[in-house]
Amino acid sequence: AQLAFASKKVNEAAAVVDDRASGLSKPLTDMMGQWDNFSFAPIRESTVSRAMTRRYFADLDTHAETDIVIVGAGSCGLSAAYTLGKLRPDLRITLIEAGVAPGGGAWLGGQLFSAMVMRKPADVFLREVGVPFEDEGDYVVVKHAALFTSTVLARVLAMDNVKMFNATTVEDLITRPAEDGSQGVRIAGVVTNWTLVSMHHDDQSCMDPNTVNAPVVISTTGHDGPFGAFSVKRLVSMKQLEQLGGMRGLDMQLAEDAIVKNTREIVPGLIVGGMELSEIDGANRMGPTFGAMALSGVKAAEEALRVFDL
Ligand code: AHZ
Repeated sequence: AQLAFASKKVNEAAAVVDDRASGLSKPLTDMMGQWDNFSFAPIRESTVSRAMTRRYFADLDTHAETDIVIVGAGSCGLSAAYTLGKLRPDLRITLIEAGVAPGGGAWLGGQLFSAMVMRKPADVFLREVGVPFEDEGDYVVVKHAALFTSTVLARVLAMDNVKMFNATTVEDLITRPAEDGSQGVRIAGVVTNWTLVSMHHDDQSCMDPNTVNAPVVISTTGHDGPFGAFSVKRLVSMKQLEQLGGMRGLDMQLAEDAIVKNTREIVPGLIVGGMELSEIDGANRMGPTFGAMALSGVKAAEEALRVFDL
């Protein structure tokens, strides 16, 4: 009798949840209050392993030749991936992110604060992607930076033509001799390794990397830091850039316009966007305002399609 009473209570509680959560689909609410008889469908462990590894290695195979590689899945790289993936479902896009967690510096708005500020007209990108915001006149505010990042990320990951390899570091650039016969090179893809392997090059014997061929690479690895400004630092060490300008102090007014306007092809085959660009140009940083990152991603996508006539 007690059990019947308890079960009636559970069913009543489920009914309340059902009523309140009218947005939940019927099968989900049907499940509620039925946990005593609940069981998952059977599975063998090897089936789980094969379900993951088969897909991962098929993706590695498919993306070994890709149309566009984007290095870094911060706010700029994700915006570039979204724009390219949406405009050109026919192109194969490979997004490579060193961190286990993509998103770069865009999980918080600034310091440890939650809200993300974007100056207009970057609200156009938020509307496009479907991120809600408060309109404050010249600028808009997303209630949590993570809402922006998770929404763009979800849109990108759902696209059939985009594959993200996270926990994977771009360790080098693939080069070819310049077509004009000069000392220059064109970039023809990237050299990769799992990030945990990259971190152990000093204490393990040589662990050779993997490669991805692509006619276009967009680098958005952020400003200088342990992982930042990767491609432009490599361009200096391979003598394709004389030196870096070095990111300058904070000036929101100057920095945001400059980063968007100057997002461009730096050497043949390599477009640089986001804060990585400030290291080449000696541009100011903007700190906690993210409109330039979103629109630099849009410009990088446009440049990729224009420069390479894709
Ligand atoms: O993990 C890095 C981050 O997610 C990733 N990354 C860096 N080097 C990589 C490599 N291979 C693969 N070699 C790599 N991935 O690139 C992402 C960069 O994201 P970010 O948020 O640092 O850069 P962003 O240019 O998209 O946005 C910068 C936002 C600003 S502005 C600013 C300031 O003015 O102070 N600070 C930040 C964080």
